This record gives sequence, structure tokens and C-alpha cells, in this order.
Amino acid sequence: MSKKFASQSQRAGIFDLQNFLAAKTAAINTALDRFLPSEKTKPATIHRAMRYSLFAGGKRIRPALCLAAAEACGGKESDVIPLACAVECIHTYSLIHDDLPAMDDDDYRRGKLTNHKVFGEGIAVLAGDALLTVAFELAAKCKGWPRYGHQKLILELASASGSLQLIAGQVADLEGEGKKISANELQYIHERKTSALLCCSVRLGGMSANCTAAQLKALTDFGYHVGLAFQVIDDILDVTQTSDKLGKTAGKDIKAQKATYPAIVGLEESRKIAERLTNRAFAALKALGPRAEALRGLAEYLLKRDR
Ligand code: GRG
Repeated sequence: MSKKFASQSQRAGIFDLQNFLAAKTAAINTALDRFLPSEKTKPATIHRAMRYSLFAGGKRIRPALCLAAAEACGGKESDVIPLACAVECIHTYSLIHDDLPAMDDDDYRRGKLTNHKVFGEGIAVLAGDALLTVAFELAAKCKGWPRYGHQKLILELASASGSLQLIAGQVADLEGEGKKISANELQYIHERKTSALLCCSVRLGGMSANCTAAQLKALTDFGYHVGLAFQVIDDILDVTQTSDKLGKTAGKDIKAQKATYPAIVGLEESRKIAERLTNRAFAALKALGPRAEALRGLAEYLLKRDR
């Protein structure tokens, strides 16, 4: 890691990211528990399956980014929480479906057996479907703001998770397996499979603070670059970390002959790319001023993470 980058944490100064993440994770977990039907609610199997993956120990990065973006624009935590929960529900649905035998066929996720390994494929498909649906229910029930009414909020979630973004990325990923693809094609996949939902999380945070158009532009720029950096790091971790550390099967990308940054440009260059993308994200934050310190801390943490 370059000296230039290492100095970012010193500049971040007193901001305590560990505390921030712990507090936001607790708030999100409490809210998710409140929003979702209980395990005993009929039909109990589906609610147990939804909760199994939702509370399996995910890092809660997307909701944390959503809350941090709201903070950067002067928003209130209680206003943004339903939207932060909505993005986590969409993210968890995508992981459940991605792990299915018809897709990535994985046995472990978040350090536990995958949803279909515990509940069977049928229920796992339905648990994913139900989590996706809950996300839109939460957005429909949230407060709504003068510049961003429910139509805009729901459209935001639909665009990020639809066939032009998240699903497009997954399709390109599936179709790219075993093929030699270019760095540009890989970027197309990463933008959609990963960056779109991270960027949406950040934008929804801003919207919940009724942010200005200029603030939303800065958040979009930040979210796009952090999202891409996140996936480059994910690719690096897949080849440098153990399954135990990641809570999912490491080394899967090579086995599935997936195109990744380390495979195309090598590990060292991949690290530099992630660093450059993070610096672009930092630059976008300038427009938001000192209240964006949590976003800055998160971007730095995501670059340096080891799981
Ligand atoms: C099935 C529509 C559909 C999409 C699947 C999520 C996904 C797209 C594929 C899973 C594999 C992958 C590399 C996804 C990119 C996004 C990503 C890195 C997910 C993991 O996110 P983390 O690390 O996971 O935030 P936790 O478990 O901590 O929430």
C-alpha cells in the first residue's frame, strides 16, 4: 500500500469506524428483526429461511453506506433505516440465489451452510424471492421526502436490482465462465453485479436526507467508485484468503474459470486499481464536506478489509 494512501487514515483522524460499524450493524439488525415476519409466522419454513440468511453474519456494508450517506447530507437515522434494510434484503436475496446449484453452486456463505443446503432448493428460491419483495414493501412504507417521493425511491431499487444492472451482471458473469474476456467486459460485469447496489445504497441514503442534486451527484460518483473497488478487492481476497476467513469457499473464481482482476492484470496491478478507485471515491467526497467522514472511513476500510 502506498504511503500516500496510508496517510488517509491519519487524516481521517478521530473518526472511530469500528464503533460506527458496530452501532450501525446493531441498529440494522434490530430493524430487520422488527420488519420481517417472525420465525413462527405461517408458513414458518419460509420465514425461518429468510431469517437464516439475513442473520447469518453479513458485514452489513450496504446499509452502513446508506446510513453514512444520510449522515453526510444531514439526514436522520430513523428516517433512512427502512431503506438501509431494503438494500440488505436485496443483497441477501442475490447471495441466496447466487449460491444455488443452478448458479455458483456453493455450500458455504457467511460462515454457514448455504440456504438451499439447509432448507432445500425450492425454499431457497422462495426465500430469495420473498426478501426481494420485502425490500419494495419497506421502500413503499418509508417516509418519502419532498425531492424524493416513493416513486423515485422504488425506481432506484428497481433499476439497481433489475435486468439492466444486478441481473445483467449476473448473466454476463454466468455467460463469461470459461471464456477469455477483456478488462472492459470485466468492468461491465463488476459495475452491474456489485457497484450498482452499493451505489444505490449510497444514493438512497442521500435521498432520505432530501439531498440536493449536487449532493446526489457526489454520492453517485462516490458509490460507483467504491462499488468497483469493492469487487476488485473481493477478487483479490478470493485468491489470497482462506475459506474460514471469508466465510465462503475461497478460490472459487479460478475453479469456475471466472474472469477476475487478478486473473487479467495480476495481483499487484489489481491492488493498484483498487487504490486508484478508492482515491476517486475520496475525491468525490470533497463536495460533501466534513459530515462525510463516515463515508470516507468506510471506503478506506473496504480497501483494507481482509474478509
Ligand atoms: C442472483 C440476481 C443474482 C445476482 C447475484 C451477489 C451476486 C449477484 C453474486 C455473488 C458473488 C459476488 C462476487 C457478488 C458480487 C457482490 C459481492 C462481492 C457480494 C458479497 O458481498 P459482501 O462481502 O457479503 O458484502 P456479506 O456476506 O458480508 O454481506
